[in-house]
Amino acid sequence: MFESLKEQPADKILALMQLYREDPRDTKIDLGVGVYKDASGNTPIMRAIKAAEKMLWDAETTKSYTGLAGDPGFTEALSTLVLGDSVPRANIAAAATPGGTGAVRQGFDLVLQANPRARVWVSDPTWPNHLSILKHMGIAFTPYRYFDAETRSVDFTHMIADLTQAMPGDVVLLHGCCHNPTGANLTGAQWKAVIELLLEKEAVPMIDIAYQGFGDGLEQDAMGVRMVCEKMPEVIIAASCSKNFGIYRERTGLLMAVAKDASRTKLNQGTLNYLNRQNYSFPPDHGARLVTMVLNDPDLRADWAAELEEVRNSMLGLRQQLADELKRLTNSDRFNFLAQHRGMFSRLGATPEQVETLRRDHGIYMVGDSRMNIAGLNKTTIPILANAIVKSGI
Ligand code: PLP
Ligand code: TYF
Repeated sequence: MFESLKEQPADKILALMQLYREDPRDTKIDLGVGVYKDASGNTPIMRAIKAAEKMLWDAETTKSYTGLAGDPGFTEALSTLVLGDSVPRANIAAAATPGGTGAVRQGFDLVLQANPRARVWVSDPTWPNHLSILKHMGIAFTPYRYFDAETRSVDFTHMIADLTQAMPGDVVLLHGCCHNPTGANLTGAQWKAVIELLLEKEAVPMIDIAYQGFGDGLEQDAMGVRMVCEKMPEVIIAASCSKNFGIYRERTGLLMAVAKDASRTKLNQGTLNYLNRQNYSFPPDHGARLVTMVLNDPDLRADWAAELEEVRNSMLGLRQQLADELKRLTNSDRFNFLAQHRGMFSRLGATPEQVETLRRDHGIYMVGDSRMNIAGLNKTTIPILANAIVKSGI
């Protein structure tokens, strides 16, 4: 049987991690995988998470199964963090998942259950896993234009032009904030226009929010999701705790199905429970429990929010320093987009050859589409990167 297996394409981001590890140069700079790193290049465990872990070690008396949707305290705490009071609790069905990727996967499975013929509209570009999961599940998808390669900002005119072709029941996948891989995000007015269009087209929004708190702040980063939930009859939301709680390997995420009509919640919840059971029964609990403790304990929560602000501001500082350095070197404003982008990533706009030159000649690792993880930089490496960018003719 195994002889008929086919070689599957590798994840380019994860393959780059391996290349970086194998590079013997001690001057190498890792701007690849989307993991937050402090100025010394470490990915720390957040203080509140460490404290919650100690408390949990003392307090936890059983590791018996939770429920199919995970611990209700988690779904309540995280759905409130994401949705605020944009929708009544009675309208939210939610299930814990293994990470945000699990939530995305289960969300697509929910789409299949509801409408096997649905088409999913994806931003061009988007996180490569969106595409590979859709392909794997046999779900049809169509890209909508999103990024203007010239200005390195949202190509809103073309985005709207493309989404005008959405059919009733189609799903439109949106990034809640901190777009991966571009770093370019919708303004409030643009969210409003997208909502109006989707209402008119009777399309269903699915929002992937993996970086709440990494862009403009916890509340501001949820603005788009909340606007959509206030206005649209049905919304699918996939949230990740990997980045904003720094618990990547704990695999903590949440899938939400929000309906304007609360009488639908029971069926939606039953479907989410069913989908968890088909795929893995009970979702992981450890990370979810830590998140719940942090969100529900005022002291832990304040400390977590403060540390998250430090993380966010450090990335904003790095963005500004890099933009300033490039302005100085090029005598132009053409890299100002780096300071305007939000989140961990910016798409630099280099060709694959230029990305290769940066790696070969300068030991600078970024994804082939020229996506850089801003958190991989520090005061010392910013001038090195800026010089290499100019030398490579970008
Ligand atoms: N969605 C996007 C856009 C991402 O960038 C990521 C990665 O961080 C995820 C979802 C899910 O990540 P995880 O499965 O680690 O929670
Ligand atoms: O885009 C990134 O770098 C993060 C981390 O298969 C990631 O979202 C990358 C690849 C992958 C899972 C997570």
